[in-house]
Amino acid sequence: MKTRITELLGCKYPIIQGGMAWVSEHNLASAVSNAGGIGLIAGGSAPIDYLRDQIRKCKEKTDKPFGVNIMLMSPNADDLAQLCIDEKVAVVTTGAGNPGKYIPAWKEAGIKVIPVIPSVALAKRMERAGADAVVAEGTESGGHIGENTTMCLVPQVVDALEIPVIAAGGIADGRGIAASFMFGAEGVQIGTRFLASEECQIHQTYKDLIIKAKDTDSVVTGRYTGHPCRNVKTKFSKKLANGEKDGSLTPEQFEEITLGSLRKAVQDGNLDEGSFLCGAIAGMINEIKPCDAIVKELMEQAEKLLNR
Ligand code: TUI
Repeated sequence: MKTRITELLGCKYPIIQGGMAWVSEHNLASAVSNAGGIGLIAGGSAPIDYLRDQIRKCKEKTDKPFGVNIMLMSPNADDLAQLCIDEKVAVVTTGAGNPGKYIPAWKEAGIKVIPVIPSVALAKRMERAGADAVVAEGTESGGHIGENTTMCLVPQVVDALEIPVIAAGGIADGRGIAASFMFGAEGVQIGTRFLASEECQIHQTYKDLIIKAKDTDSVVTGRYTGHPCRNVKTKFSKKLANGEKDGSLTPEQFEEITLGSLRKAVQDGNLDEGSFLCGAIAGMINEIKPCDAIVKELMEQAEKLLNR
């Protein structure tokens, strides 16, 4: 399936693996790139030496293009942005902010730049700033989210831009890919489906939560802090949601409790203090498979539907 995204990124399939903080490391990213998609390593708020090491290990595991996701709220975003240039990374995606100030230097270095955006206004700003494509991310996504849904956001972003659009949020099978293409997207970004992959290095408890999740098992917490986040419903996320609702947790206390909670989920499987980020589509995911099988299955389903 050729689109402007496969042409731009030099990959077989128009599937990008989401840049998930603490989750998207070189084993997962190289597996997705080797499967014909684009794997991403997430910078999160990791130290620069960690990210450099991850990029170099990924290069050893794949000769296919892969990318780096930069979380712009990270205090060392400037250093991570420069590292992508120094390491000649093929693709950079960004989240949780406006990457405008980095775009000229990335373009100069030949890097393909794909900001993740939650609104048409930001998408237009990114096109004007020189982005090669955007990921239009609906509120169904896991982690830090905007307000608009994938179904409403993607066609509006497609109408507003000349550059290609990648749909994200709530996509975990071929139907989601086919629907995204109907909206005019030319690629998809998929996160939660890859949490339940063999190559994903997260704690088994995290994978079990995804596999067991039902349609109603994701919850958005932290709207009142200005950083709403979608996670699996657990004792901890319910406590956060209740504290937010009944006022027993101030936004400052909320921020304090959740500091470091992503790492506690991913590395320790800590159900009492960890934030297990997931998309609203987790309920559809029932099986752990290798990335290669996931990508093939997704594309086979999508192509069948689109050829109908
Ligand atoms: O970034 C994400 N998802 C994330 S980042 C993350 S780590 C984190 N930890 C603590 C607090 C916040 C995040 C977990 N999940 N998705 C892409 C995304 N970008 N969603 C929303 C946005 C966004 C929001 C505002 C993009 C641009 C933006 O611009 C505001 C501005 O500066 O104009």
